[in-house]
Amino acid sequence: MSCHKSYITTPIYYVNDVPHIGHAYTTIIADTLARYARLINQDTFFLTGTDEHGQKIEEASRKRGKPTQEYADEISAKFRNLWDQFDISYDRFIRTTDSDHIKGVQKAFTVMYQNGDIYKDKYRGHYCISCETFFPETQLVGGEFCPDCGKPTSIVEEESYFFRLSKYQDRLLKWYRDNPNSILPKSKRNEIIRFVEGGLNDLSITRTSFDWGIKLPKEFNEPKHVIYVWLDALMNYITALGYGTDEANMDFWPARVHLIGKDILRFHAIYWPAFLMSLELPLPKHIGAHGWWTRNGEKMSKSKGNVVNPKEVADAYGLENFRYFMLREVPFGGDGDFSQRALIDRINSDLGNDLGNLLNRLIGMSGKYFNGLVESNLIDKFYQKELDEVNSSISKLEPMIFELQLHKYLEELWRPLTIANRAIDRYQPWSMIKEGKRDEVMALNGLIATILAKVSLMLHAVMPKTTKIIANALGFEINPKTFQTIIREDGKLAPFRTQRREPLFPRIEKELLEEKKPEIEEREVKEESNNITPISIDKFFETSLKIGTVVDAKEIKKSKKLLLLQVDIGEDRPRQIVAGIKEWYSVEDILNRQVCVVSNLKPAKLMGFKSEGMLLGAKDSSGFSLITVEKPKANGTPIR
Ligand code: ME8
Repeated sequence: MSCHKSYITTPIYYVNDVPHIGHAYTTIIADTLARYARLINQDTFFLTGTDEHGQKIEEASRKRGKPTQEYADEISAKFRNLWDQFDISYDRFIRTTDSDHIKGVQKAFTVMYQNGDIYKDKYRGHYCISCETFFPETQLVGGEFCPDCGKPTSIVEEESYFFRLSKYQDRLLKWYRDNPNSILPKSKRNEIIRFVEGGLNDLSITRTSFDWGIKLPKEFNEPKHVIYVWLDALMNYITALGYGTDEANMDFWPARVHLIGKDILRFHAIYWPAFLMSLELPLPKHIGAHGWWTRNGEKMSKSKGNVVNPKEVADAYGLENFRYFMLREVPFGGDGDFSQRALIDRINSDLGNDLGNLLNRLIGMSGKYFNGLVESNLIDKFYQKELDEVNSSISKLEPMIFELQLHKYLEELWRPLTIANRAIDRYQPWSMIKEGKRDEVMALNGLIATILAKVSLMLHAVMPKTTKIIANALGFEINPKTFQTIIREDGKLAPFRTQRREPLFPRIEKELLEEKKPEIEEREVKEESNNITPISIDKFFETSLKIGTVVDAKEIKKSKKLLLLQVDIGEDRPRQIVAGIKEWYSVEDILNRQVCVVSNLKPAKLMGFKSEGMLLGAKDSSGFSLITVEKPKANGTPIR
């Protein structure tokens, strides 16, 4: 291998949400790469962690009524615990609230400033809190909504320090062009090139509108400014190695691969290399952007109650089966759909039939014919062709893993299993044994054992424990040494004896998890976040809202709550609306008031009266208030 150090990272996850299948996916890919790198004896450092600063986190903690640090501690621990339960082999779990990270970011800020890349100016622009990003007006949807997440942006004007991103446009383009594998998959690289060719604006890298962030270094004497959360967050990749503090681990830099989801590619493929250029540090070897997971074809969201909880899935189906499924199911970069059916099919077919069953067949045949003994010394004499085919498949694998072609890797890795299963069907050891061809049968068992050994070594990074069980059944241990001898040097397995054992992948007949309806807790979250669940602008305008004037009002005698109103919304006759406002508004209060009317609701009957619309209002613990207009408006004026 040309590269002896492997530094592998995941994004650091925001602590405004608990971990879900998407986070698990990124982390599992990264864990697989790190385990593979260690198995081939590379000096490996695997980093994950949490991203804890910024307005979004400050708001999330306020919503839950907790001090921000306490809230961040709590959610960060949820990520860390899950990764521990998932046996994620990280070398460091960084938190952006760690003191060495904070020092490192301040140091980077100073160096970039000294290198002439930071200046102070005024900023006015549309800011999306959810994405923690400014967008130019031309990119907004409907003049207001964020082009990435669809949520409303707000106008922010503040004094800000800027990073000279524009200065790096040409160097970035040169880097993408000179390094075809810098951004994977390659289609994503082309997207980035087109974007950068379109021109880069300088980047606002400090904020004064809130407090929850890293302060500028003292020398700047700017107590109001905190460092932009993306500058803070991206720096984690070097501060984790000690940049700006104890630099002992900096020799792991540059990263071999930054694994991320496609949602955050621009930050990683444009800002990050530009920051590194400014810091005069080498650039990462690969930035790998994977696709999006949906559930049964739908986007996952808390409000839909369809978020896949990775812990539940792993508990029900087995952690390693889940790992295999995720990596095998989708081509890297493509979107993937989680369904229990697809997972069950992978377990029963790939793992059960192809892999588990092969081990069982070996145990069965060796037990029956040779009292459990398996020897590999005669393989070349009878099955050289099969062995060559197997070795040719295995030799194709390694480049695939570091180009992140994990689904192809696993597909190719299954070819040796097919070769083994086919050889049994073709040579029919049960007939050979009757013909007295004991050597041939022993050699065939040796071939199967060798294939299983090679496959378990190459599958180890994906399914660490399962493959150790297989190796144990074949009388060897998985470690860098056996990897070297059995994979690289095509060494033979020492003779061993098989024993009967429980099947590794018991067949699963039906779905093990109930498809959940949103539960109370999820419903609460839904209510809380209703105003921030993104919908398209078109969807919003499906509701026809109009200004109207209450031209007549009566009490409905038998009802404590309802008033019967006639509301003029500019049509040829007023609409009759039954409104549940009697507790807060009398007939006199409401008469001649201008109100906001939902005018395209299906008519309903309440206490025997037809109602042809609804008034907008807001209710909290102090009571109910109608929404009215600040200045009089003509009846029928649409509300937008
Ligand atoms: O973006 N499918 O953090 P984040 C696949 N803090 N992957 C998904 C996913 C889905 N449905 N949802 C999330 C941030 N992910 C920043 C990163 S890095 C310097 C700062 C994964 O908590 C995917 O890897 O929003 C995505 O990039 C990441 O979670 C975003 O996590």
